[in-house]
Amino acid sequence: MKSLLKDDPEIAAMVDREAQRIEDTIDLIAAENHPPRSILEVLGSVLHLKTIEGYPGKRFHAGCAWVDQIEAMAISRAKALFGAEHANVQPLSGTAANLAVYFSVLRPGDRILSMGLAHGGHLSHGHRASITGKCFSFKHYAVDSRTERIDYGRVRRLALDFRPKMIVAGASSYPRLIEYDKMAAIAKEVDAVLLADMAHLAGLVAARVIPSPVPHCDFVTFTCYKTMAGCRGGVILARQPYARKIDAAVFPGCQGTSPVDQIAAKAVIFKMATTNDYIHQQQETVRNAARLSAQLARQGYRSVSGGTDNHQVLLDLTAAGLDGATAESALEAAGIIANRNVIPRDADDPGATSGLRLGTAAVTARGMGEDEMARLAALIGGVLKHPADEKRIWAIGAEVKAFARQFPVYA
Ligand code: DSN
Repeated sequence: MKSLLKDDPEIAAMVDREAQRIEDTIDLIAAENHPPRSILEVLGSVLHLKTIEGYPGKRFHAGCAWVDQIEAMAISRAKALFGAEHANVQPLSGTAANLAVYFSVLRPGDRILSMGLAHGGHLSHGHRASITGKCFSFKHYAVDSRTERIDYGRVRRLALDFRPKMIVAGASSYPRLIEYDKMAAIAKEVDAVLLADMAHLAGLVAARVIPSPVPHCDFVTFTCYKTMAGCRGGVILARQPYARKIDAAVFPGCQGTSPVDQIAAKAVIFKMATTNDYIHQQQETVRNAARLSAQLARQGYRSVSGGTDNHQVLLDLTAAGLDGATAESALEAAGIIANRNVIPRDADDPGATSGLRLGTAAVTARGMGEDEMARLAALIGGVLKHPADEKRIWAIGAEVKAFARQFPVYA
């Protein structure tokens, strides 16, 4: 970064500090990962400069010879990787992808049935604070209060009563598999289209570690920076009859030009996702989540739903007498980075955040396995048992730093 150092030493120093933070801490944010260096290289390339309104071969600006090829490759690789009939690789984010899907086939005010935020859903699934909730009429389904899993009978009854035009199957904090075939049957019965938001799961689906929603859904959205281990930005997969509507809803419907460096990074990770190394990493990510959940259970920390089938562990901290925010900041002070999260029991208590969401994609990317999950659980337990004990947290922090440095990310 010689030029940046010369032009803006303050920002250059912050970039260096962030790089060091990544090496010295342990990232358990379920929505983050440590992508391959090639992703960072393409994101820092001249591709960032090109303005590309429109689609390959149908642009509104000249000079698109190479970037048209890049976008066409990203599209064909996405379709091949996920077995999809159509792909749009331009959405700027997962929320942008979901918004474009809603607007592709619905009119403002139309009814959508989706999972509630506290039960695992996402803001872009119609939360009142999101533009999605302001534009469409959402009803939310919950998880069963005993199993903390989706109750498909209840979803069906809600659908029959609410008569949505679209059903959303997808979550940002749900550690169990979603039975897309059951959601598709419900959608068919009420004549609704089905969207699966697999933002968190895309890498696991690409590696065929968990079942794919693609055969069952009219639309599938995802982001590329979580388990996918690529870059920022979203993707929409769709059945062919919706191809034109989806493309029009993304551009010009919801956004203008799209960053070509990101589109290229998406293409790179779609290629890498077919390699044995990538597939192994995704398998190990799921194993590590199960190991972490089991080790934390031995220390008295309950996972919502009793365990996990994917990369997430959602801890219920109520029995420990802790709230998610206290846990998050105590862990951060010790160099363990995770995020507080609402859990099903918070649904009736506005403002409560009783959970802590952990994800194993990033630690797996840096080579951690079974032994390290046991050690991590012990470190997490050590912090959570004494969140206000600064001396103890400082000592655990020193141990975390040394532990993290044994597994370099980019250093
Ligand atoms: N979707 C948000 C999350 O799950 O944390 C951000 O990616």
